[in-house]
Amino acid sequence: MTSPLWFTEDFEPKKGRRVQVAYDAVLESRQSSFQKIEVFQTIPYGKMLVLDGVIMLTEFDHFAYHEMMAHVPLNAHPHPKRVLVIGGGDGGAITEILKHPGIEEVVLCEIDKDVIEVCKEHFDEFKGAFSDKRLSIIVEDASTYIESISDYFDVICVDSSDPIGPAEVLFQKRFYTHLFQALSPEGIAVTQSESMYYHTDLIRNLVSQNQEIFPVTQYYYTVIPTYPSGTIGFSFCSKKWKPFDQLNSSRIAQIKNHRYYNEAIHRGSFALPEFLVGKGL
Ligand code: SPD
Repeated sequence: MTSPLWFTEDFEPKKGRRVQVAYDAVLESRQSSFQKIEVFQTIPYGKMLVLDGVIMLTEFDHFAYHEMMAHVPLNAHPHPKRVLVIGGGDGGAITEILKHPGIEEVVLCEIDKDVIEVCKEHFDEFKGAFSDKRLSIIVEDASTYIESISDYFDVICVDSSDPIGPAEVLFQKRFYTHLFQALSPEGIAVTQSESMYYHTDLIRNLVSQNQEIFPVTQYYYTVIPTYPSGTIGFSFCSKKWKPFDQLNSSRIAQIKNHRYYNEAIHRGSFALPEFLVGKGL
């Protein structure tokens, strides 16, 4: 092998933390109105989507993220029918959600139409979801869209990038208040909530902020080698149901070929290490 090219995500240069992945081709590189969008053909992880220098997904391990973002809230809800995905223009989350036979409507609200366009072209695994009749796509800033919705969605998945740049507003209290308003009476929202190793303070703030809005607020996590620290978590924000109240083994078994999610993982992902519990989580 000739010496590879290296992609570097310099996520905390002052702390000496970076992620590097070897690649042999850049399949796409464009500047949209919101961000730089790149797709790499990597050597170890297949294709990799990068937004503004931050790894969003790789073909190798994206399932650990998208399955946990979709199946945890859907199986925690007794009868989800209407789902909103905020961000997630790559199509990974909607692909998992649309596997549930009871789902009648999925709305994808993505601010950047170029992300959708690029991912449809490069990620075959997600293509089918974009032509599902239950899906509608809204290209708009989700923080504006959500203000006009009340009491409608059973599940909302906020599949955002990190809280710097276009996604910053999706971590603020005002946005969570609108999530609450947009959910139906038994509704559940889950939001991308960063790494328990590297963003402990952000997570603690999110949880305490959300406790003022939602009756049930918990943090859960997944394990994903290509994200900084190898883990990423989600805020589980619910109007009524706790994460295991509605778990039903036969409903879970209806969906075949999960690669990460199963009932034991659903339960276990809410068990937090002592360094978080000790911080009041
Ligand atoms: N630090 C990276 C966090 C990225 C989370 N969103 C990924 C989008 C995949 N659909």
